[in-house]
Amino acid sequence: MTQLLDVDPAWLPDEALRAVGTRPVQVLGDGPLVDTVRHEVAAAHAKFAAEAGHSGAVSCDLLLRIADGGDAGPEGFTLERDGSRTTVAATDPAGLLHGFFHVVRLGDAAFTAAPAQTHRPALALRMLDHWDNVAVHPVMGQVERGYAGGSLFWRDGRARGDLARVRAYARLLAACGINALGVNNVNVHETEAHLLTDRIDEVAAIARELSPYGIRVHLSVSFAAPVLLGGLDTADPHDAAVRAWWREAAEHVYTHIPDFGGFVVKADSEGQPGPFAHGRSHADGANLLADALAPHGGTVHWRAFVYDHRQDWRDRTTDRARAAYDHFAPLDGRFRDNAILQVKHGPMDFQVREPVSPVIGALSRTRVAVELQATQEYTGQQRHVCALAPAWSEVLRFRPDGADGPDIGRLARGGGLVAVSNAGDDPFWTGHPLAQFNLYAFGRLAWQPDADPDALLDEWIELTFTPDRCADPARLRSGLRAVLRDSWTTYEKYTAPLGSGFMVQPGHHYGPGIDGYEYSPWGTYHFADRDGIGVDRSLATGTGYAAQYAKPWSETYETPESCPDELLLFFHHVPYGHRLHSGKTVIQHIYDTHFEGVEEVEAARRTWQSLADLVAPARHRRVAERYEEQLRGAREWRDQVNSYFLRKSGVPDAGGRRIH
Ligand code: GCV
Repeated sequence: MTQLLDVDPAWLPDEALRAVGTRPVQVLGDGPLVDTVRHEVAAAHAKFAAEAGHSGAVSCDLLLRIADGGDAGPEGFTLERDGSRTTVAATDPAGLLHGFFHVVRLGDAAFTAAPAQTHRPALALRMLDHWDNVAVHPVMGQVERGYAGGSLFWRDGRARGDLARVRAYARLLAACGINALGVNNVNVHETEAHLLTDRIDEVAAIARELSPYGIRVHLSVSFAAPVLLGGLDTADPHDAAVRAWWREAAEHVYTHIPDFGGFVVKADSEGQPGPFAHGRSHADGANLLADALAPHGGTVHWRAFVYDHRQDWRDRTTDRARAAYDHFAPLDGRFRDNAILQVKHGPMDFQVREPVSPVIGALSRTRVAVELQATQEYTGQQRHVCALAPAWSEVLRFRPDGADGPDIGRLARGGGLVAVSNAGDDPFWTGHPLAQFNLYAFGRLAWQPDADPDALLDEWIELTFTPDRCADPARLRSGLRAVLRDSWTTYEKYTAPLGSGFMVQPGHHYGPGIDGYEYSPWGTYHFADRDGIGVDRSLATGTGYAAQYAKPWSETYETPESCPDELLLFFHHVPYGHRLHSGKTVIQHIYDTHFEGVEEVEAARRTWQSLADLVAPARHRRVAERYEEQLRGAREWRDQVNSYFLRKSGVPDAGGRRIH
C-alpha cells in the first residue's frame, strides 16, 4: 500500500513499518486477505529496500502462515517468538491480517524472544457507523455531526469515483482491529433510501475497497422502504407482501455484495418511520429485517435510541433517560438471533458524562451492541482535544452486578461494539489530528475491552509519531501524553457540571448554551433555579429512572449521599450548598472546576507549543490552530457557566476570582 499524497498517514507512517520492511518475511497461504498481507509486506520491503539485506527467499525472520487446526478462532492468531524467528499462524485469513498488524504495533520488539501468545478479539463485531449523507442535507450537510470535512464515500450526490482513499481508510481501520462499517447515515433521507435497491452498485463499489482489509459493509435502511421504494401501501411487519419485499431486497443486495454485513435501522426516532405507525412492536420490526437477512448470514442492527422528542418541558414526570429501557426491556427474548439491539452507552445522548445505560444490563436474552460516539458532537467537535478512551473504558468496565472489571464473557455474547466515526475527507482524517486517537482507541478497545487506555495512548503515540526517530524522544512522548491523557476530564471541567449534561447551543451543539435546551421539547433539562440544580431520578421522589438498574446500582444512585459526585446532578436535584464527597459544595465545585479546566487547556497549549521542533510542521500547525479555538471556547464556557450560577445562586466564589 503506497501512501496517498497530501493525506496524513495517521498510525501507519512508513516508519511504523520499518521493523517489517527491514527483515526477510515469508507469507504462506491463499486467499484475498492473505494477498493483502503479501502486498503489505512487499510495500514495506520496497520502502526500506536500501536499508535491508533481505532477499525474501528461503530464510526469514518473520513467517506469517495459514495453519490448519489452530485454536485461535475466527480472526485470531498465535504469535511465537524464539528470538531468531517470529511466527504468526492463523486458521482464518483475517487472523493473519490482524497478526500482521500486531507485529507492526510491536515493531522491533516483535523479534525478541518471548513466550508464545494467542490473540483473539473479545468482540466479534467491531463496527464504525458513518452518519454520511449521499446528497448534502440542507441542515446537516454531507456528514451529520461530522467535523472532518466531507464524506470519504460520497460526493456530489454519488459514490466517489476515486475510492483510493477508502482503501487507505480500510487499511487504517484493519490495523486497529475494526471489521465492519456502516456507509450511510441512520437518518435515511430520500436519496439514501435508494442505496438499498437501484443504487446498490454504489455500495458494492465501496464494499470492494473495504473487503481486502476484512471489513464488511453495512447499510442504514428506511423502515418505510417497502412504501418508498416498493410502491406498497404499507410497511407493516406482519404484512405478507412487506415480508416478501424485504426478502427480495436482501437477496438483491447479496447478489451485488456477497459478504454484506447487514442493515442498521433507526426506527420511530427523531422523525424516522418505524413499526409504531402500524401498531407493531420494535421486536416485530427488527425480526422482519432479521428474517430477510438470515438466509444470507446478515444481521440487523436495531437502534434503541427511541424517545419522545416532542416533550412538554413543563411536565417533570416524563424522563427521556427512561425511554430506551421502557421501550425495550419488555421485549427481552423476543428478538431473533441475528437481530442486535444497538444501545447508546448512556441513557441520553453521548454527553461528556452519563451513567451507563441500564438497558445494557437488563436485556439478558437479547444480543446488545454498545454504541459509542467517536465523532465529538458534544465533546468539542474536534476543535477541542478530548481523548475518549478513558470514558469508553469506564463504560466497558461497568458491571451491571457491581463487580469489578469488564465482564468480557457478557460483552462477547452480545452484539459487539459500535462507534459513530469521526473521520472524513479532511487531510488529517479527523479534522483535529489528535482526534485520530479516538478512532484508533475505539478499534483497540473493541478488540480488547480491558485494555488500559494509557497503554493504548502510548501505543498510538509510538506508531503515529515514531518518537525514536526524532531528536528528543522523551520530550515528545511526555508532551503527547500530557496533552491527551486527561483531556476528557479537562473538557468535563469547563463544560456541563456533575453529569447535568447538554447546556449546549441548540441545533449544532457547539459552545455553551446553558438554557439552550431548558425549555425545549427534547427532554434535556437541568432544572437550575435560585436554590439548586439537577434532575431527581430517584425512585422515592423522582422519575424512578434509578430503579431501572439492578442492585447495587439502583441503591447507589437512589440517594445523593450514595451517588458518585460526577453523576450527582444526573440523578438528583440538590441545593447549591450540598456538600459533595470531595468536601466541596456543589456551587464551589462548579466555580473551581471551571477555572481549573481553562488553566489545564492553557497548560496543554503551552506544552503543544513546546513540541514544535519535534512534530511534522503541518500537523503541529493544525493542532496549534485548534488550541487557539479550544482556549477561546473553554474561556467562554467558564465565564458563561460561572456567571450563570453566580447570578442564579447569589453565592460568591470562595476564591474571590473574577466572575461576570
Ligand atoms: C443521526 C442525536 C444527534 C443526531 C443523531 C441522533 C442519533 O440526536 O444529534 O444528529 O442522528 O443522535 O443517534 O440517531
